[in-house]
Amino acid sequence: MSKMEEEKILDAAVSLIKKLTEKKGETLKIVALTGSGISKGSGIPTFRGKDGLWKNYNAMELATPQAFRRDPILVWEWYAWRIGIILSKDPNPAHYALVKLQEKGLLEWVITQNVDSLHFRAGSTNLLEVHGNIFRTKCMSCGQKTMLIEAPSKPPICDCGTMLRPDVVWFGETLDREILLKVDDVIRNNCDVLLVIGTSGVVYPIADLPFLAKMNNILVIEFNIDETPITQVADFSIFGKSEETLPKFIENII
Ligand code: BV8
Repeated sequence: MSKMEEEKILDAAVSLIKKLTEKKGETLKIVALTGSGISKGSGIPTFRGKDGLWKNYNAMELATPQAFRRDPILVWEWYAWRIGIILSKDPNPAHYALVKLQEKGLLEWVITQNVDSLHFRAGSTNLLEVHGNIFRTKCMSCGQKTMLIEAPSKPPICDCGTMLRPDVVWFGETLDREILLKVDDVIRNNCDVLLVIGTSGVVYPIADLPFLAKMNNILVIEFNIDETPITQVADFSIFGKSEETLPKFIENII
């Protein structure tokens, strides 16, 4: 797609947002749904991209309760590697653009699949981390949750003596019920526009959200470098690096 065509789509999305705002006579309620593509601009590998590989393991092999039972030291090594990368990186213009939209009172919630804390570090509030947070650990015996400030050199142990696990949602594990209910309420009752940023849209149940949004007559605008299953339901798909396209889009609607 040529730059010209991309500009046209971005302009069309901006003018529709303005039309809908006039029609509604009050500010639109915008919600953002983000995936690892929004952190790519910060230098953090995506989950599925070829850069997501570690020691030739793909993420899906390690982010499971079975993998942790089988080899907790290997799994902790992998999380320590990711924590080390994340601590050496900073939020990028896409993260800050969402903070700006929130400061203008237009962005209600940020629903993120990312466990990297970059939205939090950029200053986002009303943040729903649906897959957990890589800096938090939980004890499978006493349930205690603690925060990590650095990459652990060996598996951290709870005060109760049990090995801690990362407080993230692994494949095959259900998401936190409270968070899922909140996400559902936000989409059904608090959203006019859903910005879907840097996600491949293949991990359920969150991959259902853009479709649920369309069923609730919500305007869906996708930001990605590539087409995804979401492209077919999105009202607009703005192709390009979100660290470039999102700030431009948000500059035009505030
Ligand atoms: C569950 C935490 C009940 C851990 C993560 C229905 C159908 C099929 C399968 C299932 C189903 N229901 C449940 C499943 C099983 C599974 C699932 O969805 N499997 C898929 C893969 C087939 N779901 C689960 O297990 C969920 N639990 O459903 O429990 C249950 C259980 C069993 C069976 C039935 C029901 C739990 C899922 C949560 C897993 N945990 N993370 C950790 O991080 O270590 S998910 C993990 O992967 C990330 O958190 C993230 O959410 C996801 C990756 O997705 P993306 O963020 O989208 O990243 P990806 O790399 O894929 O894509 C990057 C995108 O960015 C690309 O599109 C790329 O083009 C784009 N991009 C790149 N650069 C840029 C860019 N875009 C813009 N700008 C750029 N610069």
